[in-house]
Amino acid sequence: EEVQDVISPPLPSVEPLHSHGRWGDTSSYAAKKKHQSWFQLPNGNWELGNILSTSGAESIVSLSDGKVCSETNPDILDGVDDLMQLSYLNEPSVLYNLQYRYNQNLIYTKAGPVLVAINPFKKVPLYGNDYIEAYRRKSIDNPHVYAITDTAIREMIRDEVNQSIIISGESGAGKTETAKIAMQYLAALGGGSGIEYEILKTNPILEAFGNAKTSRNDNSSRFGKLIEIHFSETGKISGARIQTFLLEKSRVVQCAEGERSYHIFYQLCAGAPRALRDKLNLKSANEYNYLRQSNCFQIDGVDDGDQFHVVMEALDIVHVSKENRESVFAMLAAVLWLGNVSFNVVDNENHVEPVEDECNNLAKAFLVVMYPLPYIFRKPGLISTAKLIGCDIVDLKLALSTRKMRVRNDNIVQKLTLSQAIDARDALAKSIYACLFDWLVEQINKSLAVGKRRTGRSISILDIYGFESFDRNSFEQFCINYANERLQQHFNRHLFKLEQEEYIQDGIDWTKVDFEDNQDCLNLFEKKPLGLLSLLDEESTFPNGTDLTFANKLKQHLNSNSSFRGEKDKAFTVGHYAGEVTYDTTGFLEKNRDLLHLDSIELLSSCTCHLPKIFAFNMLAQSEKTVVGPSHKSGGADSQKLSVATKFKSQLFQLMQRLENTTPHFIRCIKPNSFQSPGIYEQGLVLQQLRCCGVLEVVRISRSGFPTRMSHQKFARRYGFLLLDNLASQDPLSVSVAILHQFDILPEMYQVGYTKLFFRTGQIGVLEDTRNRTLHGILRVQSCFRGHQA
Ligand code: AOV
Ligand code: MG
Repeated sequence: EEVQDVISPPLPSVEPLHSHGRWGDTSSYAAKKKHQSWFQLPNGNWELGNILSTSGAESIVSLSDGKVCSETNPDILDGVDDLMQLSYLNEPSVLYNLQYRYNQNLIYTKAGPVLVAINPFKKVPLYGNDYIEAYRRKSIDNPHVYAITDTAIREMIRDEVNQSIIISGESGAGKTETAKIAMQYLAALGGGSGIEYEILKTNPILEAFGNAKTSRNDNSSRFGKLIEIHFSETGKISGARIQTFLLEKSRVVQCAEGERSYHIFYQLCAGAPRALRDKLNLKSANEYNYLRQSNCFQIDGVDDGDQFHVVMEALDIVHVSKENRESVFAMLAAVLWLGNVSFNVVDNENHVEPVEDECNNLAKAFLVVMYPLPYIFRKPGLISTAKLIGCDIVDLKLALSTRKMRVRNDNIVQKLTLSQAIDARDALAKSIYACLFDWLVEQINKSLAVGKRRTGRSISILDIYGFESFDRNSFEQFCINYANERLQQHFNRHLFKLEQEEYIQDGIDWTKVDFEDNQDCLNLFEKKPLGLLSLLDEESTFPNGTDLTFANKLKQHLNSNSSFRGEKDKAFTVGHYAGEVTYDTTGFLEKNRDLLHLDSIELLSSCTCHLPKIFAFNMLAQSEKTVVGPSHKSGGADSQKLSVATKFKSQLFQLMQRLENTTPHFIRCIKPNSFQSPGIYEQGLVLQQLRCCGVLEVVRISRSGFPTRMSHQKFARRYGFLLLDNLASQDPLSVSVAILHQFDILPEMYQVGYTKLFFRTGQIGVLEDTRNRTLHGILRVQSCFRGHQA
């Protein structure tokens, strides 16, 4: 009689919600009445819910705490490998399906065209040559990074269109590892020339110089990376090019308790051989202020000394010459020693001079002999720095403690206060490191350079920092989240376009698919002249602009934008697609201006070391462009340099343009827990990411479209026997239409295409239920019948 109930009129198919991803405990059917059903809550408790309303096969159910749930899936859909197969695409269904798979080490699941990857935080037996071979031969079809990479290769060759693999997800979700797995597959399939080996070796180098331990990830990338891998006509890798985005350079001089600066510093201190140590006057990491301040030197399970040798070997493989390598290490040591430069206040206006640490007079020499202890711990910062960068110690002292200014036609020298001097020192250290990083990437690019005969075929892998929301969010998060907003738009547009194309091909009315985008939020950032970026740049050029005047200006001009909210003090909130983030404007102007004193620039270009070379392509290019920064000169815009935000925005635009010309493949990485531990699946955390990184957005887009598709033949075969009238002899289209009528499926719930039927979410569920029950009924009857016979 259950079957009868469901057939006419269609009754809700409400199933218990299981917290462990298992569906269809049949005992619960006993409790099932017409208007009630048992639900298992996420905390494991069972509760009887009241069915409030039913539309088609979807039901809205209220629980005792006032919460309202929607329908769940039939049990045939246990742990499906594509979330699109869930006929009810609601949050718990997606959540439990992923968990069900995760518990079996099935960390990859498709969400339609998107690959969802859940970080296992342990070795999973899914990689290596055997797997690569199996995916290449297509003898496995489980969702995998290999599978998506394989599709990219095939489409590149078939369509002669460049491809991109776009990896996103929050910090620690597994983006960088996923990018490496994709690169391995490309190297295995496109290898042969040897260049693939070099490409793989760029990973340890970039990670050493651009990754650091943060509170969320022991190996957190602090820069964005796009690696474009080129292929020849025969499908072999012919070269590659790496582009990096906005390295977090503040980390060089400052990082939070328990975090570390860039890995390479610790690797150098721990692993440099004797001769190099002597040459650089290298000490252990805990003797350097920049490394000591956060009170964290080790990473569990990582030997920095060993890692140093891995990096050395990798640098060799990508043809960074011995001479260049030594320069790199000298620059690193210079940065470390610079951090040990301290200042003495020399007058009552708080002006300072750097402490010179060598014993430069007799009195000191005497003191050293008499009281050696304080001198044993002396940090010869100034002298070591000057020696390493190859400049006169007097010039270095001046650059760190004075500022040359031009007032009318006179040059005047202004002494710096303690905090100004510290800023000047840190700015110098940050600049050296950031330029070194860019320069190194260029060296690698030279080595990987694509031959002259470009085929125009490439696969790009994008591994960019994910959306970040901390207790305190600063300029770095502002830029990172803006980048993610742009990427999200790319994601939405593309998936929406794909949907439309399929509808058009099958001749159905696609205008019924509504679609919301994040254009409002992007406008908030990009609109001229009244957008966040323009206002930031404008304020950065005002000599009297401060973080507070900036914050006030935002409140004055942007309050009408629905994605913006002014907060008290210097803060403001942006409604991102992934949630609200409140930014504290402290330091925004300074970080956006990113000025290096002229004195420091002059110093760097006069050094006898490698620095002038390193700076040549970086600094000079900048100083010729336009600026943001309190212009000390009369109106001359050409003496100014681009603001960080403007540069970042134009980099992003270029990136988007490049991506627009590729066929994208999306991978969304999910972090299952915040302990970086295997086996723990925190539902709340996963759900929040599913919402943020747009997996549920895909699901939502699909919900507003017609995500379930079935050919007329398949539909007729599967459900035809449920028809009351015998129409078996008819063509599949007529059978299908008859089924739709018999089950009173509302016209707005489906579309009939040339080859397929398209259904709204949940529509197939009711048919599937009926089919199952009918089949069970038939089986029961048959077994009864057999029983009688026996
Ligand atoms: P992220 O790139 O997404 O964070 P990672 O790729 O660095 O995250 O992953 C963090 C850690 O998770 C790695 O160091 C591994 O220990 C582990 N992990 C990730 N994926 C796998 C996998 N497939 N198999 C085994 N372990 C894995 V950030 O760059 O912080 O946004 O900025
Ligand atoms: Mg990373």
